[in-house]
Amino acid sequence: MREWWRDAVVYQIYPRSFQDSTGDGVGDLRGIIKRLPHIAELGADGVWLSPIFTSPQKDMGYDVSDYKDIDPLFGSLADFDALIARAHELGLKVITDQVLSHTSDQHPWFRESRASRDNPKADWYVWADPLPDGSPPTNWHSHFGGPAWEFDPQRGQYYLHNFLAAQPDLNYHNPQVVDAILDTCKFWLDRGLDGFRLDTVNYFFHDQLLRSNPPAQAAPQVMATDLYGMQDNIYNKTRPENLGFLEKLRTLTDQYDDIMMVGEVGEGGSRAARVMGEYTQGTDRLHMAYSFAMLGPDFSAEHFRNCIDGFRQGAPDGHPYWSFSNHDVPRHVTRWGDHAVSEDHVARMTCAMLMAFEGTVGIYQGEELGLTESELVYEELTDPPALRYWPGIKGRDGCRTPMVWEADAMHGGFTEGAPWLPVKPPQLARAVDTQGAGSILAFYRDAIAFRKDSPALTEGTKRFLDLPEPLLGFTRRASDQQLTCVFNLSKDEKQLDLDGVAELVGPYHALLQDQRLTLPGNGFAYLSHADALHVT
Ligand code: TEU
Repeated sequence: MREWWRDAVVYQIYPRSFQDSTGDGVGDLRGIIKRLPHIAELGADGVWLSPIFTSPQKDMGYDVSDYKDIDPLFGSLADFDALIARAHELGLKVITDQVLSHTSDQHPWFRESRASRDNPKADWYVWADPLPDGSPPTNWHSHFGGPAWEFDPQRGQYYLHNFLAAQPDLNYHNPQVVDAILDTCKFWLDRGLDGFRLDTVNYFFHDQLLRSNPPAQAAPQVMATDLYGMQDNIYNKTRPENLGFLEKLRTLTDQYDDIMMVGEVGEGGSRAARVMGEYTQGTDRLHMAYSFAMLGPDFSAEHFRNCIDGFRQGAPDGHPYWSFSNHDVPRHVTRWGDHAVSEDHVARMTCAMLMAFEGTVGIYQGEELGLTESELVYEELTDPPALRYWPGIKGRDGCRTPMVWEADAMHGGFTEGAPWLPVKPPQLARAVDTQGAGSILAFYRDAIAFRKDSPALTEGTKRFLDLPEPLLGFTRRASDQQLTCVFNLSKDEKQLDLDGVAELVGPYHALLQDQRLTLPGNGFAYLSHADALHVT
């Protein structure tokens, strides 16, 4: 039987911002349970929950201090069990975000590790002596700015942190760490969880020789205030030893039924495709992976083609996970706004495009409403990199503002208290209860339903059409269905001629007359029986 995740639509919930049930202004598991029918009605197959584990919330839960418990902010283990049960009742799978590369500095493992150089956990994190002049052991940078090393006066040594200093990096070269981490994963699988989203999956190992990174070969892709992109980050991440660990994880998950693991590969450019390939090739590593390739500003047909082809070359039988938005990047309707006739136009077209992609696809809460990036002022920010580098870095709060359920309710029905991030009028105007027939939400439901009913889209092969910018086109072919999918990535109208007789099927924003297809700005079409298309 075909595994559930192969052509799934996964809905990412950012629990802090989904639904508050207690009035403390932060979303929680009881709130999620209440709103699960929204996701089931949308037609999604499963949910990915951003971190819900015990955490000081320095990086909004991506700093875990107890891997085996739920943060009281979000609820309890009993709430978690209830959530799984309700999701399963509704036919939804549940995967959680496992942040395994680093812990919080408040995790008991780290507290013990930092206490001395010879305690039982002394080597559970990456500790190293200062260089003779007192400087850090390597030139590695943290993603969130500054060196990746923090000096600890008690041990008289530096420890590695690829993100905040409050997120010390675990030492995966220590087999005890590997066992402890596998044990935490087993804990959740035993509770009936359906899989994991693996945070920073290529950061687990570091170079044991502590070699400094060489300068970047290509122009830095990252923000100006961040020196991270100035280096070729080859020694602090994507180490070869990681493959062995992924195999151990897979051995564990294979002991359960129907588990899926999707890895977040923190790489850009051609390296992203190669690593996604390596990590998902065959059947003994991850089930799928995503990179930031489609989560950036690039919105050309060539770019999408390169992402997809690059992955396929790296992993002939690997499996990708594609999404356009998540909790780390500006919402795509805003991010790609320069190419949009309107926000609604780009929301519909990108939805139609995503639903036609081969592999698993992910949507991020609020995307189904066409939510735009929220404009926040400095005083409203909470994201550490933004607080540190504003206005050079605006941070990730703008895509993390609360879900909007009811336009007339206080804070969009998200909370009865003071929300941790504000709900602003442009978002409120797109509340779920305003989205009836003809809305973006209705469109997402239709497009997801069309994908599910179309074997060509779920399991068909894919072949790109040779179309010029700004047109992206491909055919998807299953044994009893063939669809030609075309998307106009610009604001300008485009026309194409068809060789044979075709028919518009599913959702479209196009005009088909005789053998001529007109795609208005941000237009799109799925055609049946179209053998060839020519641009006129
Ligand atoms: O993100 C990882 C991350 O920020 C990098 O992979 C980076 O964005 C990428 O390489 C850019 O090319 C994850 C979480 O999604 C994020 O919310 C956390 O803050 C971070 O890990 C630390 O746990």
